Amino acid sequence: MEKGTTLTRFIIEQHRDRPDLEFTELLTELSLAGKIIAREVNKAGLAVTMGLTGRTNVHGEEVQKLDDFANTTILKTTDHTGHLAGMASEEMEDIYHIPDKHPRGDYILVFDPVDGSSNIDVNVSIGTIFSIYRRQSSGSHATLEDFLRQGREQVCAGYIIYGSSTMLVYTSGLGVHGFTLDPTLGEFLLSQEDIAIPRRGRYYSANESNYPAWEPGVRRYIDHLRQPDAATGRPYSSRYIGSLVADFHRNLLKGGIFLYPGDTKSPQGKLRLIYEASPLAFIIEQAGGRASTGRQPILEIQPEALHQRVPLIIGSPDDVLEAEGFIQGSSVP
Ligand code: AHM
Ligand code: MG
Repeated sequence: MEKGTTLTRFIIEQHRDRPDLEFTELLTELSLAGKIIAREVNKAGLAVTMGLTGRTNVHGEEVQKLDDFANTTILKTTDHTGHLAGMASEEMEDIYHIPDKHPRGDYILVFDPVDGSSNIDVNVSIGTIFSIYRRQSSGSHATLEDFLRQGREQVCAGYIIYGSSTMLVYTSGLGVHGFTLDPTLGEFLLSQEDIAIPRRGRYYSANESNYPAWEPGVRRYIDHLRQPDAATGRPYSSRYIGSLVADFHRNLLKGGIFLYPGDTKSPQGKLRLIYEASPLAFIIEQAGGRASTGRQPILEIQPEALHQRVPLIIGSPDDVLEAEGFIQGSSVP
């Protein structure tokens, strides 16, 4: 489709004649939530939504006011669409049931309202991650089982990145497409259709302060990347923003690998399977990339709990394959 096509038109045309993808209005409302959050983010230090709430969330992390604001904004903009039977968020301990005053539908929505929260107050890119599944239960409310689903069952996943511009990137299994918010129109306009990740990149993204606690295979892989490459004579460059969405977005467009492996203190790493790893894994596979724990594809993990964590290695397919080789012990330099 032509560059500059509005997100709404793009989705309507893509989902036409696809009764399995009948949640157009839900995506439109998510994009509205993205615009509202972007407006708040852009106010930076002026906004009352900056700073801490003084509470900690289910993960024991300090809750920022923007986390709360974004969480409520997404609930409010999507709960009335008639598409949803329930929602779950990184910031809420339990499932959110659709209020009785609204019609309920066949889908469930999961999201991380603000990913990269520690970067909110310092004007570094942050993001929102979301994912949609078709519900399986048939009662009036969604059940926990509706949410504990393998990532392969996702029907849509996406993120909104609040960076030097605001972008929405999504897939509903028909390629990965990027839209840039035109602030003068207040519309997301098509900027990248059918995004394909390069097979190999020149960047790696990992919090290297965890190096001593990583398992030997991960350490050997990072050591390998720091050596000059036979083809270029240069090592890989390190790029770590500390906002998963921002690191992921760069690697998606430029090629590269992001790693948040487990370590001796947290064998399952830090990132959440349902709200972060699975949605991005769906997107990366649609773009020709790869996502795994190092031993198992992310999309094949059966979640056992809503807030389960998972080691995440994601990016260019040849880079992730190579990392898996080191982790599984088949590549020894
Ligand atoms: P958050 O969703 O609470 O912000 O946590 C997730 C973030 C990711 O965006 C980022 O990749 C990671 O945590 C950074 O963690 P660390 O500070 O341990 O490197
Ligand atoms: Mg997050």
